[in-house]
Amino acid sequence: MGRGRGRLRFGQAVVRWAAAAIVAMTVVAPAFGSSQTLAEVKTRGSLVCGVNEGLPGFSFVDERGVWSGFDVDFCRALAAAVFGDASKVKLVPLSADARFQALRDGKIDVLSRNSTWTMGRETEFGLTFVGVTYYDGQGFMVPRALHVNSALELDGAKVCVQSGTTTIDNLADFFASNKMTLEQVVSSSTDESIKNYDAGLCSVLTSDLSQLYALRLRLSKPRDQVILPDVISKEPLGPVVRDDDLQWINIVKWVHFVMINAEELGVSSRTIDQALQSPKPEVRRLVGTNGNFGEQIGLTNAWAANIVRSVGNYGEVFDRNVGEGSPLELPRGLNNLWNKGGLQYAPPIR
Ligand SMILES: N[C@@H](CCC(=O)N[C@@H](CS)C(=O)NCC(=O)O)C(=O)O
Repeated sequence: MGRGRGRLRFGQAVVRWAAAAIVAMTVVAPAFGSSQTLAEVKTRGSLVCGVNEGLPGFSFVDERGVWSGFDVDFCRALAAAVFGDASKVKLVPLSADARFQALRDGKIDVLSRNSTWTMGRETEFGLTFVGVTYYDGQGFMVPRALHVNSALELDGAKVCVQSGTTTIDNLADFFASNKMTLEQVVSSSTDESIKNYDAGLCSVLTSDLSQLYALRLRLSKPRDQVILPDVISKEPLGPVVRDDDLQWINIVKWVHFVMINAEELGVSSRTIDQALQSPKPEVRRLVGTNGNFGEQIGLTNAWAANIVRSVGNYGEVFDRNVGEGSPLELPRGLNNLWNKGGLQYAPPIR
């Protein structure tokens, strides 16, 4: 009887253990299948990506309504990873002031809009920057005719700057710490900043350096402007997501890492078919002919090959939008790969 009860108890214990194990498995297993954002994106059939309203090279729409740019291509790469189709993306132009609230409110799935990674933006807004797609810094543009050589000669200047940016805070810090005064001419959009500068309402325009090169192209006399050599801040720019969806954070993060690793391994949109035949272990893990990395993150194993085939590796995206192959002609500089003197470095896929 006692033994019988004991067996029964043991049996019950086994049943309970099995039930607990199933519960635990259902809690643990969907770590790679439970992303609310991924599920919503898939159901909707397109990714909703927040971008800049108009910054040549980064995010720009032409007369035919076709968007292009470095930040836009990141949205397309993410769509290629999720759907195998880079065109399944809806781009939402956002001002500097509106961008983080739009992400918090769930109006966009990801923000890819020349946004600087700062501590406050993560801690105050409940957001996460997944990496640095572009290492930038803040600079100044002035009319050539003023013969200014350094930002330290700008005491008393009228400076055009945009609200809702790190730019406006750095500007105040720089002038205060160099005991200089300034008059701010604040706008809430690029169009307004350009108009103000073109109309002579200010004699200095300040923003991230990459943006100064982009904005210069939109001025009436680009050749009459000089960009000063001073770099007054660190502006690590990258994609941003809400901090409550780890799987989605990982997907967006690894899309960036795939693009860097592809460049490092010499896998490009032109060589992707050869890469699919490659015997090299690192290339095989990247393109999905070895391992299960795509499925483990909740996508397909062709996710990375799809990114590279349709959008390209990091170097291709940089060159055609903002680098040597573009009107901006920005040098790779800090954005070169780590083994070529730059800071772009991605953890391995293994
Ligand atoms: N990287 C800085 C500045 C970003 C920024 O929004 N810069 C302005 C100045 S060029 C801009 O892109 N404006 C375009 C717009 O609001 O559409 C930040 O994250 O705060």
